Amino acid sequence: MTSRFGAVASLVLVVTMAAPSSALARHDDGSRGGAPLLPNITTLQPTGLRMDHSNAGARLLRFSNTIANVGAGPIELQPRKEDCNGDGNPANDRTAIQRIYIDADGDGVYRRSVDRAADPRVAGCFEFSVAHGHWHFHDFADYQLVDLTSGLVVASNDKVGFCLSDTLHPYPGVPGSPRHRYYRGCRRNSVQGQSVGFADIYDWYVYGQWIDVTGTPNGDYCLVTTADPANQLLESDETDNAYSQQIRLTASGVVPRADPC
Ligand SMILES: [Ca+2]
Ligand SMILES: [Ca+2]
Ligand SMILES: [Ca+2]
Ligand SMILES: [Ca+2]
Repeated sequence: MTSRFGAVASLVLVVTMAAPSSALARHDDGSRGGAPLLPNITTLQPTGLRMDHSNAGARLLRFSNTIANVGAGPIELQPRKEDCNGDGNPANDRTAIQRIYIDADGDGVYRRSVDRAADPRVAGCFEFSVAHGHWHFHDFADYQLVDLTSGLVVASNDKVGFCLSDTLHPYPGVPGSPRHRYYRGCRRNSVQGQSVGFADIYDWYVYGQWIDVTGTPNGDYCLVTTADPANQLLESDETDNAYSQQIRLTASGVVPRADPC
């Protein structure tokens, strides 16, 4: 005879045994299971530091910024046609869908021909950049100048947009890094991204590659360059996205310093 408590115990057992299969969500190809191959975004040391002056008289600290993917899977962003920023105009933006690839063969390494299923998630917005003449993923980086003594941000350039693409290949030894560039489009309907081991550089001469330091006193500061500052993108390590570089602003320009911030 089954007691009341025995029946409850059986029910719990059934629920417990049923949980694993029902907990496996379907991927975009209908398959289930497999571990996610997450990207890992990191910022490399800024280069090409220099001081510039705009026609309007602003003092601009310029530099080249490089963002790399050292994770197990690519950063991949797919545009979806809709009014992402809610301004009523569906033509000036796209929703950016991050695709997290699944390790179908369980080897921990991403191979495009094998690991085809993905989990899509809404990550942010693409917007057309009039200054650059192409489409950007909004808010992919920010640049801050920090006072060494107080730790306060004295000047910044927030919400810097990027067209994510395979520009440089600084880490070809990362497992799964392809030999050739894959992501290279910056059009309205381009799938943007960074392959494993690849990086994207925005050079110092590109419009917007600066911090406006008009009125900032000369002296020593920490230049902090951060990728994915609003954490729009899912990745394997959220703690290594910033690079800190001590610099000195002088009457004649800017000098990188060897001392840590
Ligand atoms: Ca990271
Ligand atoms: Ca819009
Ligand atoms: Ca694999
Ligand atoms: Ca992130």
